[in-house]
Amino acid sequence: MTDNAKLKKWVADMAELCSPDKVVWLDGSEEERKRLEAEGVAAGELTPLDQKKFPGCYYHRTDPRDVARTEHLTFICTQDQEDAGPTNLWMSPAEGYQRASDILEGSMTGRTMYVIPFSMGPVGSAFSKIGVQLTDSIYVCLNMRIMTRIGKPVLDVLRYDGEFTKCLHGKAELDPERRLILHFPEDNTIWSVGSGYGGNALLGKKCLSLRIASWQARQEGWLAEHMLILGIEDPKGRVEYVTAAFPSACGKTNLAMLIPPDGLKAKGYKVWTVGDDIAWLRVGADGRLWAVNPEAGFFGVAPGTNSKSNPTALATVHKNTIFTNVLLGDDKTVWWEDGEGAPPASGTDWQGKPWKPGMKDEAGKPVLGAHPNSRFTAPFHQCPSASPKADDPKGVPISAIIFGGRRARLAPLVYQTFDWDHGVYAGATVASERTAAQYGKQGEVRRDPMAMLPFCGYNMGEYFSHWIQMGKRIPNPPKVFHVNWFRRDENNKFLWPGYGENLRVLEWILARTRGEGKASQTPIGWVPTPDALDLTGLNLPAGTMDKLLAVDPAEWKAELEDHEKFFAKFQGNVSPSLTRQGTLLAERLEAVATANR
Ligand code: OXD
Ligand code: MN
Repeated sequence: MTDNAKLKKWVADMAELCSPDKVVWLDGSEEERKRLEAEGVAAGELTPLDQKKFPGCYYHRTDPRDVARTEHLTFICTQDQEDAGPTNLWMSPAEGYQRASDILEGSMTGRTMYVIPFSMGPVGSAFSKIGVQLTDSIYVCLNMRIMTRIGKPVLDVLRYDGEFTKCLHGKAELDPERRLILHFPEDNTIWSVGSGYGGNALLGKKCLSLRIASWQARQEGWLAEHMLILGIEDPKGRVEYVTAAFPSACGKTNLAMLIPPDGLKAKGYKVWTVGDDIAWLRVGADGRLWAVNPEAGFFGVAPGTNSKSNPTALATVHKNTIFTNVLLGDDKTVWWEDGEGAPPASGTDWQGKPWKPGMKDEAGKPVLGAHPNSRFTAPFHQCPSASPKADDPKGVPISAIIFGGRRARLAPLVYQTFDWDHGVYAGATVASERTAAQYGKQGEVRRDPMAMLPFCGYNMGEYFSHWIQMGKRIPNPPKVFHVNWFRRDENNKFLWPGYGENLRVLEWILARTRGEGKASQTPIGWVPTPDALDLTGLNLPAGTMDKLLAVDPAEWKAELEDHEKFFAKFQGNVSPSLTRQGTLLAERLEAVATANR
């Protein structure tokens, strides 16, 4: 399959460590897919769904103790602990290799080790990176086929001397006590053992495309970000692209697949999906920032996906999709909470237990059919709004970067930052708030800079500096915005309807990037005037826009103190440009307070 001596030696070394019965190289062919599916079914790893209703679809259930990313077992292994920074767990490379080897040793006996050459990004694009994943999981092989570009064409690009990320994955016993997700950025290596869950086991995704890639991006002068990429085609047929970073549970996939609301339909907007989770951004020859989605599929959260929140996703997952930890109906259909249509009369829940609609546990609480983090893995090109540019090796030019979080109060629906450094400050201080109804202690804020807290592969203080430096390298940078779809009124009701209606905000954002769009200057940035957004057909109660757009200097002063506390964690390793942005914000808030006195 390959003349790459380094690759051949590494595969042989890893096979010696894990002792599989055989080693099988994947070529990415259709014939191979069918063979793997049949093997997965025979081994009990996959259940075929009703092939009339869900052609090419399969069901998989992970161990009930293995249903989410395990951040407390995820480490950055660098020689110097300082390089991992205060927001990552650290282990020395020697200890990491030793501890993982102890678990991996002989763990593939009786199993097959599959070799998956994969490309993150279009094969051969200057943006792209090659990885090779070794795994003893057929489920992982089939997911990697969907989420990345795999097989022979990748080896052709790698040739005899190409560089690749060495990704070793072993299920071992799937024991949470013997699980480690280790990143060795200095060796361009990832070792994951003891988990079969996507975020821990599909090593091209979070591990390579964010943690390792962010490290490489700093060295090579680009950005690897936890961002969706979206194209908005306006009535004149002009398509402009934006990226957006939100912490989890803020609707990234929904925004990436947005359908224009009725009131704006007459204008003829169309939204094109380029990516829903990860963006790699480089400066183009034209001096703009260009973005590529390194992935080739969607690994989306199923619960909450319905015809209101995301009809496009529903249309994407009807064929060739792998469903993980949702409810499996006895009729071989799938269902999830807050989804579409009635549940099947009976089925098996995510824990493998018999399930019927309306079941309650001993405490009288409904028994969930699907785990809240259950997933669908679906090919990108099945998405009705898939952008024709998604495979373009040079990517798409970015007009706006949008940061956002879930804030019941404080942050207005949208604001535009004054310049790049101010935009970096808004990104670095992103936070999402827990609400009484959903997340326990109301008002509790978790800072999640650029939505990268669990994914930045190096010291986040350095990461902020890298963002500041990037601004100097982009002659024509995108404008930077902050949005908050989740502001609530005095009765704790959401003020903004969200979902497709968010296009109204995107329309204003794009107008601002062209120097249009009405706005008032506030201490935190440019905020739309209450009449600036096109609200045709929305019928919001009187005064709602004022509440959505209000900026309260007193609340922001308290927020600023919290920013300072957060930055203090980095012990002086925060760029002076960023600290200066805090000072400028304090001064602007003070000026308003003085004027109002
Ligand atoms: C994801 C995540 O799975 O952000 O995309 O956790
Ligand atoms: Mn994500």
